[in-house]
Amino acid sequence: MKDVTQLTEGWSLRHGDALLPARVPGCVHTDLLAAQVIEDPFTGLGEKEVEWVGRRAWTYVRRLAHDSAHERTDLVFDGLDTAASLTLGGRPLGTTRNMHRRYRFDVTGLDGDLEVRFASAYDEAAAVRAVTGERPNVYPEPSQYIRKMACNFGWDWGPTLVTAGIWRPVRLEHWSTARISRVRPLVTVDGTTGRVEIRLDVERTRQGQDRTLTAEARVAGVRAEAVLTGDETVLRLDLPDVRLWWPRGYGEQPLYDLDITLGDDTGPLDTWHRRIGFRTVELDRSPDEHGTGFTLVVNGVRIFARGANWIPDDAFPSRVTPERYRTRLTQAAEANIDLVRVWGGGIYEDDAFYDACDELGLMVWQDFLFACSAYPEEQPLRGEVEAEARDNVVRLMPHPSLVLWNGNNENLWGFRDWDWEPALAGDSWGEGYYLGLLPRVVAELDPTRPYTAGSPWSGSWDHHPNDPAHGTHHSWEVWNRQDYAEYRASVPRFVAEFGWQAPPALATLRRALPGEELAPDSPGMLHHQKAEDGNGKLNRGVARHFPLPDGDFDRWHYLTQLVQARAVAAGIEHWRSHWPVCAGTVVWQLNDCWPVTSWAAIDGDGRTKPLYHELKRVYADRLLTLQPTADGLVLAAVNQSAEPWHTTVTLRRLEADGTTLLEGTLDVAAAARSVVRLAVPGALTPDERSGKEFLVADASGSAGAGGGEELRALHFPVPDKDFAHPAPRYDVALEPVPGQRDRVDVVVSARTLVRDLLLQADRLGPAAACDSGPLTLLPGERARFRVTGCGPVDPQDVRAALFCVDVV
Ligand code: BMA
Repeated sequence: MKDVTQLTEGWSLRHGDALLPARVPGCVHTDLLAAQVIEDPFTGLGEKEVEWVGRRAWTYVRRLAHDSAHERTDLVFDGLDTAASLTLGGRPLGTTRNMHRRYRFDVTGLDGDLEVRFASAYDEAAAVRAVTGERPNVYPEPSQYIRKMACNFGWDWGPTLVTAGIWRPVRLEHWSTARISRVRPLVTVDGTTGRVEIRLDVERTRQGQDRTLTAEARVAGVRAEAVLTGDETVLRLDLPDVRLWWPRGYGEQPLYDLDITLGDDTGPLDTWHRRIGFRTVELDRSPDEHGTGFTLVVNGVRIFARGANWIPDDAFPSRVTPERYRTRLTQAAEANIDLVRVWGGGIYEDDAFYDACDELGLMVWQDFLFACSAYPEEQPLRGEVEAEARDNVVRLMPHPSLVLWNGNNENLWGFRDWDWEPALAGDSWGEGYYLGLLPRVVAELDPTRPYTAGSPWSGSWDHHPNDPAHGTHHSWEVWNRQDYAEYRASVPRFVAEFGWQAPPALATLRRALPGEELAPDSPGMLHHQKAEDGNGKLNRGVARHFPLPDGDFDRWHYLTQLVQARAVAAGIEHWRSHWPVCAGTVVWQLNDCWPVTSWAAIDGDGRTKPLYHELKRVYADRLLTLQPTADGLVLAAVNQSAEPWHTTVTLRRLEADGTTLLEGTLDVAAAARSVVRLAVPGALTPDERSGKEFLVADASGSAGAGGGEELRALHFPVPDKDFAHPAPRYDVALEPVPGQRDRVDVVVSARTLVRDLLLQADRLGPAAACDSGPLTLLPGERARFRVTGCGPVDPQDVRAALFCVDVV
């Protein structure tokens, strides 16, 4: 039987004449940090101080003594970052130049000092560029010449920290006769029968060449067997009455153990195990009267995808543990997100990521790793791209959560719109990957899954790649140049990216910028803001609605976070109300990789921004929203649940002081997974010239499963700065929860209209969190904020942690 030794311990990093203790998996930066050679590049301006690290070559060493009775010993790396040459006992083992591949070296009979020498990624990229020639890139860095996480070279939310190291596990595998070298389970459903077709490849030792091998596969008590005289076989299993895997909100996520054993007449030689799930997935790209659709269909059910874009959760991805993946993805699920897009400037994530998605029912859209630049298609890159695609398609295809492969991020768009064409002058730029190589690899290895060539992509060159009427669309004009109300100007078929920036939580800023007197343009704040004119866009976004606070950092922080939440909510409410023409929104972005002002809903320390709580509301199965349109105000009831939704909506046209001008009702009957749009009667529509009228819509007592929830929609026809807000007044009461020292309920009673009242829990303690985002209260209404992780709190501190719109 194969025998595996993990090589986690015993590594050193050579630094000058010193040998520093090294962590594997890890990277140079984290080793230098642990040895106190550098300071934390995530704090202050520290990133600048460590620029030299990425410019140098680095060597990892370890003594390798092994003694095995087996015929073969392989040294297996799950990830090397990136350009390395390896020697063992002074003998060359080989070279690598791709962070995204696994590598295996035959080290049978060898031992001594194992050395892994990494060249600077800059030197490797320069050497490749000398062969392929220059290509355009959105960023002034050479990410397109090296198969390495692109955002490692810096992004508009990420630091430039160019790593090197053994970033994923490494081990010795001792084996005799034969081992399982590749398993491709093709999992489908036919009626009520689950079908698994397993394509199995083996590798034999020299001694094992002529041996007869047996392979056995088992799922839930069903077995299949095959005899191998060559190096490959197919095993087929049928499971009657199989339980289907569903995205969250549509059903359960049953997972089945798939076990494979390879053996010969001496007994088992090797085993393989994964959990699989039974579901079908299609991507409906049919033309219709609106253009070309882009709708995911799982188990025959058409889905509006409630998505978020995922970036590497740490600028040093080797630090992301399975527990951290689980925490972050659970946060996503709790925000009613049902799809995460693994963005192409990052990595193919660890299996722990996809395991968590399988269990949580989060659909995964996986980009191939190309982002925002033109990529040469010549050697040595072409071979690397193919090898990497094959490796990762096979690694990830057992996961039922994986529903879509995507060729690249923004490169088809970039070619068309970003002046690449003249600069390229006929050179290759990656099109051959996205429209040729990658779809071929997917069709060959993983034919049960859909592939799309890019995001955005209209489906062909007949339409502009970012045409909202065809396929996927990235909506960036609004954040870059307009008010968030402009999201309502179009109904794309699928919004794969759109977003709005905001700074992280205050506690995150205080930790990342120790000693800094915080101001929007203080040195650390500016350093931790990487977007082009980021603060300008933030400020203009605020100024369209509020007087821009001058010299009041706390108010600026509150308002920028509030506008972020409102902006993204405005987009999602509008686009969801146009289902099924629009079939998904993937907000940019769920998470961060360090403490930074960015589009993220969850900041670099894992704290949630108000946007996170708004996502929970606007991505809930049922959403009530008031939509201003050219034909007047529309009440839209979005019902993504499996049950019909019948409710009576009370509409109240109110004045700022709480006076009711007119009240009326609308009956809503929304079938399962559908949207109803109803015109708001003219008499109930607030007069925008008054500057003090607004509309409240309350749905109550919803019939059917999950019914009973009270949902509210609000519509203020003028920007806050033009609205006759009363001076906000409210009472605050603290209700300790008996027996729970670390929790307090903050009950706020409004005496006036109180708009977007937010409790910034992290002001009560770095570990404190609140269950709610901004809430608007009418005079006389009460709200309860649940705070956990806070310890005993002082009522004064709670008051100081409460913010609301205050533009009298
Ligand atoms: C999108 C992404 C990223 C970028 C984001 C914000 O285009 O694909 O490249 O971080 O915009 O600018």
